[in-house]
Amino acid sequence: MTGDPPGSDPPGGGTADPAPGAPPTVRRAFIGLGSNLGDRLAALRQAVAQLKEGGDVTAVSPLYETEPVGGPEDQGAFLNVVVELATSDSPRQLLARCQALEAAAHRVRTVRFGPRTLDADVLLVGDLVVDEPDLVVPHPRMWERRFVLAPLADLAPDLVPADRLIAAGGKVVRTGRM
Ligand code: GSY
Repeated sequence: MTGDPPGSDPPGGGTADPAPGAPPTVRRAFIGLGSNLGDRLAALRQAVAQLKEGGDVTAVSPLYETEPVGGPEDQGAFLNVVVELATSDSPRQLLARCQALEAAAHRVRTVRFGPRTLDADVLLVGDLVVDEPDLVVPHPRMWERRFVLAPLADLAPDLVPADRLIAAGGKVVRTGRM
C-alpha cells in the first residue's frame, strides 16, 4: 500500500505530508477572482500581483466579462479570471491568502452575493477534499458557474468536461488578457 487513502488529510485542510524532512507535496491549485465594483481590472491586477508574491503562480487565465450570477438584479457585470498555482500550501493556507487579497482590495461585505471590489475563492487543490463550515474544496458551486468553468477550462481543459461547461449558467465573454 502506498500513500494515504482518500480523505485521510487532517481537519482544517492541512497537508498530509509524508515523513518529517521529506519535501512537501506540491499540488495543482486554482483560485477564482472576480470584481464588479470600482476599477475592476485594477482590483484583479493587484490580486494577481499579490498572489505572485508567493512564488507559486504558474498561469493566469484570459480575462472574462461575465453576467452576475445570483445577488441583486441591478448589479454590474463582473470581470473574472482564474489563477493556477503549483503550491505546497494547504487549502486553509490558500483560504488565508484569498482573505488577504480581499482585505487588500478593501472589500466590505454588505449585501450577500452583492457587488464586490474583489471576491477570491479557492476552487481546487489537487484532489484534496475539505468539508468544513468555512471552507469547502472543491468549491461547492463552481460546476454551476460558467464564469468559473470557462477560464478554468482555458488553463486546464482536462478538468472541465465540455458538457459541464455547456450546462453551467451565466453569459461570459472573453475580453483578452490582463
Ligand atoms: O463567487 C464569486 C462572486 N460572484 C460572481 C463572480 O465573480 N462573477 C459573476 N459573474 N457572478 C458572480 N456572483 C458571485 S456571488
